[in-house]
Amino acid sequence: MPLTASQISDFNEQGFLIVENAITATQLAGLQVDFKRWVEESRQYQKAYGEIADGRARFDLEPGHSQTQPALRRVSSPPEVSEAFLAVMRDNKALDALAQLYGPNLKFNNAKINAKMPGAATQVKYHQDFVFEPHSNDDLATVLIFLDDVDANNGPLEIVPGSHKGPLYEHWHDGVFTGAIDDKITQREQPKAITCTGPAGTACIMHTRALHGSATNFSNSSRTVYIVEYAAEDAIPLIDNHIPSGQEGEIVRGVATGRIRSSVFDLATPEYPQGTSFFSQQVKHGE
Ligand SMILES: O=C(O)CCC(=O)C(=O)O
Repeated sequence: MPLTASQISDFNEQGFLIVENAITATQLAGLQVDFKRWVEESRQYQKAYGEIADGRARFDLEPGHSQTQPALRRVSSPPEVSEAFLAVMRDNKALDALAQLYGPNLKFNNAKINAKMPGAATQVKYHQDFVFEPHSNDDLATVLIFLDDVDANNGPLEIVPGSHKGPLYEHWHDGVFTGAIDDKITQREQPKAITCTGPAGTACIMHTRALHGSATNFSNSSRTVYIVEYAAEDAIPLIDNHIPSGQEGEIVRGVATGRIRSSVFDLATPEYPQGTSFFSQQVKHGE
């Protein structure tokens, strides 16, 4: 179903949009089966393993992960290793919605899974995605597709409405790229945030400049989200993709125009991550 005028205006004003039933029940089951298999496999490893295009590990483990209590927290570029994740990246209702918001021409930028197992300490500090992946313009969006039911207690995404229209904040502090905004700004902005919750199969489309983070999972249920980033086809990357893959730049809606569109902004070049995921960059903050 096409978006209504009010949904389009909500996205433009708030910087995010919830899409119910963004994938079919069959697609959802396919994602869940593959993710469950990866969790089972992770039991045999003590440290991050697998490899993505730049040589970093594909599968990242939470500190405290063990054979009996597996805590797989990140899978980078899952479409490279799963037909189910590849098919959903190429076709889902959130992508249709995005074609209306930014379209008609869209390309794939990168993908990952963030998982918070019950009891996992992982939290995501407040940040803006665009500073990790500046493009010639900011028609980029992060789509989070829920593999589990997400509620207020299992570490839902928190977004500050309207923040995509505000400044791009500094993510370097005392010479360290922390991948997070200053604590004082978080304290000021976090109380305004809304949480994105819903049953498995829901998706949240978030503008790349929106300020967001997420808390620890305080519940007994896991919170697994498949995060796919898309860009307008004429948004050209200014630096290397921090989650490179064989699908990078693939046209997922419309056509390749070969054009470059630019907008004006000013930001510090981010640091390319050394570790498996940006969680390790964020951990440096405050140490
Ligand atoms: O997993 C989450 O809750 C947030 C993910 C996120 O902020 C990101 O990947 O940019």
